[in-house]
Amino acid sequence: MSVVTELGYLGLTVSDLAAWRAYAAEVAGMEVVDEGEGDRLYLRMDLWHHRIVLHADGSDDLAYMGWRVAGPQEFAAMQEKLSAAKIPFTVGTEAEARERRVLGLLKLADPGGNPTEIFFGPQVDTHKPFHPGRPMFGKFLTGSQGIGHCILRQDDVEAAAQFYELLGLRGSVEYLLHLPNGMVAQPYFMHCNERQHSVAFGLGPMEKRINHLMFEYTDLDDLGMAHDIVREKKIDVALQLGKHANDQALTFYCANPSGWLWEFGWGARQAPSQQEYYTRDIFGHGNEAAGYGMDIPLL
Ligand code: MBD
Ligand code: FE
Repeated sequence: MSVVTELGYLGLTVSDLAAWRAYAAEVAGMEVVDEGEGDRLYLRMDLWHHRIVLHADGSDDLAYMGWRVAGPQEFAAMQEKLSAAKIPFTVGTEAEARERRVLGLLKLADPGGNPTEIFFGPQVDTHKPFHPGRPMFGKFLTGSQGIGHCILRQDDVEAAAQFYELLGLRGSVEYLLHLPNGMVAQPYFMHCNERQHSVAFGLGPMEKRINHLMFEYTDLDDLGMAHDIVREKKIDVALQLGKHANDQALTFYCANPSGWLWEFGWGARQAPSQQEYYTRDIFGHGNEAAGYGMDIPLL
C-alpha cells in the first residue's frame, strides 16, 4: 500500500514578486533563492532545494501542491492505486521532474480542481545550510511533518475526503461551529504524519483555491518576533493570536502579498489516535481584518 508521507512542496502564483521577496524573508524568515530565471523565486525552510516556488503570473493563488511518497516502489504502487480508482493522472516528464527538483512526479487534480502532484526523491542540499531571511531563534518545523497545512476550496467535502483518504490521509470533521446565520460550519481536517493536519477543507465557498498556509516555528520567540513585525508593518491580521483546540498550536493569521492568509504557528501537538470534535478554540483567535474567508467564530 502506498501512502503519502508529507505535504512536501507548494507552488504559488503571485503578481508582485518583489513584495513576496520582502514578505517571505523579512516577515516570515524564509530563505529566498533567486536562480536568475526571472519568472520565479524559491523559498527555503530547511535543507531542501526549496519548499515553495513563487511563480510570477498574476493570479495570486495556489498553483500546485506536492505530496511526497517514500520512494520509487511507493511511486509505482500509487500509480496502480490511482488507476484502479479511475482517477486520471499523468506521469511527469523528466523535464517536469527536474523543474520541481524531484526524481519523479505525477500530476492530477483533487475533487476541488486543485492541481495536485505526487512525488518522490526531493533534492536536498545538505551542503547548503539554511540561512533565514531575517535573524531567527530557531528553525521552521518541517522534517517528517512537511511544510505545514493548507485549507483548500472543496465544493464536495465528501468527495475530497475520499480522494485524500485514497492518497493515505486520515481525519474527520473536528469542529462544529455555530455561525451567526444559523448554519453550522463543519471543517474537515486530515493528516498523514505526526502533524495534526496537513490539509483541511469544508469552511464553505471560497474565492481562491487556498484560504491559508500554516507553517510552524520550533521556537516561540520566532512567532513572537513575526507577530511584532506584522504589527509594525501594519499587515492585516484576520485572526489574532490564539490557540486551536485541535492541534493546540499558538497561531495568528495575516495577509500575504497575494491577499490570502499565512497562519504563523508554534507548539502544535500531534494528532490524537482517536477522532474528537470541538465547538471552539482554547483562547484567542479573535476576528480582526474581515474579508479573508476566516470570519468564523472560533471562540
Ligand atoms: C486550524 O489550523 C485552522 O486553520 C482552523 C480554522 C481551525 C483549527 C485549526
Ligand atoms: Fe490552519
